[in-house]
Amino acid sequence: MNILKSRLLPVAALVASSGVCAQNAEADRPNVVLIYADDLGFGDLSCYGARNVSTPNVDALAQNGLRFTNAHSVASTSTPSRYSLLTGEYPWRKEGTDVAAGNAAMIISPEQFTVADVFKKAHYRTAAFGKWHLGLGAQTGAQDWNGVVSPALSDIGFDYSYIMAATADRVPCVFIENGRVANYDPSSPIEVSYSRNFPGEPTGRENPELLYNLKHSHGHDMSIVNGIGRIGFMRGGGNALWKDENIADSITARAVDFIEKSDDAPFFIYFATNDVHVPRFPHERFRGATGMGLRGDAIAQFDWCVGQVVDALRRKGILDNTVIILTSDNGPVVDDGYADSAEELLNGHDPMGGLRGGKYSCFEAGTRVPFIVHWPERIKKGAVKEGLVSQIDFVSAMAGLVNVSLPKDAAPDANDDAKEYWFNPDKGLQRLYVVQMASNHTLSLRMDDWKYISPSNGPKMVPWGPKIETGYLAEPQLYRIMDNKKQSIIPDYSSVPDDPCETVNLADEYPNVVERMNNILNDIREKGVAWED
Ligand code: NG6
Ligand code: CA
Repeated sequence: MNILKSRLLPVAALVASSGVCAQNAEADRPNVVLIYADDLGFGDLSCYGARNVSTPNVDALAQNGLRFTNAHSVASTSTPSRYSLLTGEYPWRKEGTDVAAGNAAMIISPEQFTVADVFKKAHYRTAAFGKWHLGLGAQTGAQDWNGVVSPALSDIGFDYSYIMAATADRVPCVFIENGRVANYDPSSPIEVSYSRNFPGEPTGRENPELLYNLKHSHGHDMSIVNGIGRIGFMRGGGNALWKDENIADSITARAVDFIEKSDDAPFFIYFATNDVHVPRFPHERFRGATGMGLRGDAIAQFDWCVGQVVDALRRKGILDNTVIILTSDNGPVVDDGYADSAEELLNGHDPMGGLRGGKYSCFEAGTRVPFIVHWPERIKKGAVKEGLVSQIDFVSAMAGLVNVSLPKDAAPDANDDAKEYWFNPDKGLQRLYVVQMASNHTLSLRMDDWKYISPSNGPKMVPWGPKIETGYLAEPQLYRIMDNKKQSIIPDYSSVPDDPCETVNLADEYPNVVERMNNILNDIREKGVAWED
């Protein structure tokens, strides 16, 4: 493990003032709710400057908590980000962590120590709701969707789970509750394949007339469920099949129920929304909420879910001693495969919040995401923090929060002192660096006032449809992104202007910075850190 993992920030980096309240015994066992949005961009919330959409429930969390402006998911797609968040291990250290099919085997093995295990060790009750996308069962393609799917979330620390196996655009389109299909319909057994269709079943490609809810713009032309084409083939499901317009309601109702019934032990909730991933198909009561069509309305629906969870905590009298962390698994995409008019209806809204790139990309919008921590008992109102933060530290931050020591080898890439910069705005600590992984596994390094993107072969634009710059280039890239720190480990060139939008590649001008950052990145990649200044 590296010695120098975080550092003091100058006071100026704390934009607003903040304070830490007196501790009490109960506050040592706060409830924790992680609200994990899907594809929600740095610019998609009104507290991050969004236009044309208002997110009052999220904004209230920011106004009464701590809002980060330099927080990152580990990767610019879902499965690798989620893997790292739950285990504290970088995704490139484990095979099979790329975007998973709906019939992928469980990616996290039961032997691994997860964030849910942290909470079990502290005698919490644990639950997961919504998007999973980390595989289920022992063998890819061999799950028994008509019986018990095992291993499942109970094998990695969750007492209760009500999840979608993968994403809403991938089959099987059913919820799985504690390893069994919820609302299972014995009259309509479920079969799933990612290689061939089932005889006689319609597909989006061959039967576009059956796509009565949404048509695809690219991909998503295999099985049709609820008038929407999907990735992969399935047959059966009957009454168990979800209706996309009810997904947010279903997961929210279960999470609220879990909160309401939580009388004795403290709890950890992993609340992973489908919003605002495709297919965006919010409930009709959100239709027209924003004038931005389905994507904007899905943001409004997300905000409503947040409000429901907060209200349930408040009704129960436990809001003040609940830590709510709200963030996203990767950056935004506008057209991600369905003809939902998201692009045409933006009307000046910028999901990327002014950053370059987006989902799948090496550029900042790929992984820089909203990140809000709300904990009235300890964190006073309205602080904004610029320091670097990464979801790779979730396991260690939680272990620190609830005073659990991690077993040797657990969360190998997480920083031990993350708790200090996630929950303690006055302490002035931040992460020393952040590593970002793009969808082709290109790694980038944010450190000091620089961003380095390692050379890689790949197309300039995402090739299958979304209009997003990948950031891939055969040459090294070096951009100036100031982060207002006092000291510098890599050479400092204070006169170089800030370039937060990564427009001018300075690699040729500052070869020694490139070399230093490349060496540091290689150390992190190969040795699991281990360099000292
Ligand atoms: C892509 C899908 C996209 C989305 C993404 C994963 C097509 C054409 N595109 O392959 O719609 O599902 O995978 O998104 O199939 S993620 O947020 O779960 O990583
Ligand atoms: Ca995602």
